[in-house]
Amino acid sequence: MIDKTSPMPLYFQIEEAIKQKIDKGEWESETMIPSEREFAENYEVSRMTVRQAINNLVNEGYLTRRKGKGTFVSAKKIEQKLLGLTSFTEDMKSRGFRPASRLISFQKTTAENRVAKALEIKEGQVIYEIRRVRLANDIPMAFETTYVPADLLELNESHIKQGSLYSEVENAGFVIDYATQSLEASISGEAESEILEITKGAAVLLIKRQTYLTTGRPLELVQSVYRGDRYKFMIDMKR
Ligand code: 16G
Repeated sequence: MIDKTSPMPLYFQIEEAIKQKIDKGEWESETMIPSEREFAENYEVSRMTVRQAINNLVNEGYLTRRKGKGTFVSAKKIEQKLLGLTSFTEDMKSRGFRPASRLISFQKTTAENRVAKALEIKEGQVIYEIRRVRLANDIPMAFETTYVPADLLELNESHIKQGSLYSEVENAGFVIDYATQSLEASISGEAESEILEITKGAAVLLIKRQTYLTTGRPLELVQSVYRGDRYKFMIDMKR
């Protein structure tokens, strides 16, 4: 499979060979790939060349190194279409994953300036501050901080812990209308890394959402940190 007379560098040819095995499903997610030595023997190239190919694939996210264990095919990313205003619970269910939350904190507090502005309330007004780790099939996907004006509706801690915020809001008779959302690249800090079970400094997606009810009143201000290795957002564009 490796052509030593080709002008394509050997490491590049090895990368392509590995990518093909992954794309064809010959090597599934979480499969441990052969060692550098085995690769070098199979392809009759130096271990340096193999290392270069593997490093590139780790950097591109195809492969993941686990200390003391080996190198594995990375887990497939969850694809989320940026279309329609959906909740985490709905998103995961529609993909066949089991959604869950780990409640980090749930409290009533007063809104600081930034939050008050976004929620169109007065500074110092009472809000709910909810911090949740969102899980799919028990794997942490995102760390979410949500602010909701407390005078809007009564939220029940155990409901939020077990279920969906949007269902709570809709069950209370409100209609969720639209949201504005931004998406930025970032790297995970110490606290997030621990919560999301990723290494400090790993790539994450920072998402900020402001959601409005049909009455025009802001329902929530949300800041979410999504794992960059598990999440991918898709947009369809038409011209
Ligand atoms: C999503 C929303 C978040 C919303 C939550 C409700 C993004 C980036 N954020 O995580 O704004 O509060 O869903 O989920 O999509 P729930 O109804 O399952 O609690």
